[in-house]
Amino acid sequence: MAAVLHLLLIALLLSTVTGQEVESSSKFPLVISTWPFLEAVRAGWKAINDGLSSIDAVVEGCSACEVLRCDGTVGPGGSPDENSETTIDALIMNGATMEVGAVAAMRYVKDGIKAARLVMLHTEHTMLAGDQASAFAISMGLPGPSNLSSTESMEKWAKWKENQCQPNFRKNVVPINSCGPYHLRKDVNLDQKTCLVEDKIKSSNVNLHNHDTISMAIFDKSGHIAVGTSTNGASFKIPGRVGDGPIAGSSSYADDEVGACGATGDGDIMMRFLPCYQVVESMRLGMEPRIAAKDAISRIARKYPKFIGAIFAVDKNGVHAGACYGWTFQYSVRSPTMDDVEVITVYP
Ligand code: SD4
Repeated sequence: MAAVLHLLLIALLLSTVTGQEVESSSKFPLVISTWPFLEAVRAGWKAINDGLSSIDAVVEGCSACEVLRCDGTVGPGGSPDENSETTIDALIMNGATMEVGAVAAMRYVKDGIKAARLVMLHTEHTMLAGDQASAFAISMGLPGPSNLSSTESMEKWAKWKENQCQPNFRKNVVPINSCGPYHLRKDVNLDQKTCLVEDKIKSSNVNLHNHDTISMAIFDKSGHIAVGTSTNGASFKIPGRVGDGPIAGSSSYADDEVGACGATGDGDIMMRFLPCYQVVESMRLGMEPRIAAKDAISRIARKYPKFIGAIFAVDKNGVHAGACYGWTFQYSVRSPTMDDVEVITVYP
């Protein structure tokens, strides 16, 4: 009797183990990206199946979007600033080690995500910014200095100039209806409350056509996660502006123990809330991805009812969900049970 029980126990254990293996091999690898950036997801999927690490697969995926200039807002050639220049924000994060590399307002170098990986792998820092980020990236072998403007970005900027530099990101300055130089408005009480009220009632300067970012999460076959973000930010931003793209916990975040998150939207507002950090920490405390994503977005919307933004959340078991506010959001997924990338639509 004891021997039979022993055999049964072994059989049970074996089936559990086998069951887990089958389950895990069917859910991973997994690639998730903001928006219908199909080619980026396919590139990430190919890389992870070719045996690259999740970090390198994220670089392959985001680089594909940079080369394709996805929606004009990733890579070079988009989002001209007030001076017509395109600059790049990017971040990469290793969910196994919590290492992060980022570049902010990088000029003259097209390869945002590769520059972010160089910061992570070849410095003790987390983020480099501006001209010095460009100099570092070039010194470490990336092509440059390159002109990041395109015909489209220059035309867009010319039209904006013709339209008296409207809309723009200035506030509490004069002139309000034309181009600068800008000066402080003397009659305005610049205390914190005044600023906040003005922020809340002002419609977002960003919309579906001038504000898309790739944020991507990739799980390798063993469930190790990397995330990355790459964007050229917001059109007509004030030179020097850094968005949420290079901010860990804002544009993306990952912890192998919990899961991952990627964000897109009005980075000037979103970075004040670290929504992806919020999502991962909420999931750590037991919230399912759908609720965690909704909760992170609602925290922002309660304070900034005019903001637009979206996130995807994915837990360590590969269960994913999205949430959005102010626009309809789509995110893309590729898993072993799919024949190709699937696009999921999320309504506000
Ligand atoms: C930014 N969050 O720089 C980025 C842009 C973006 O969807 O996400 N667009 O504000």
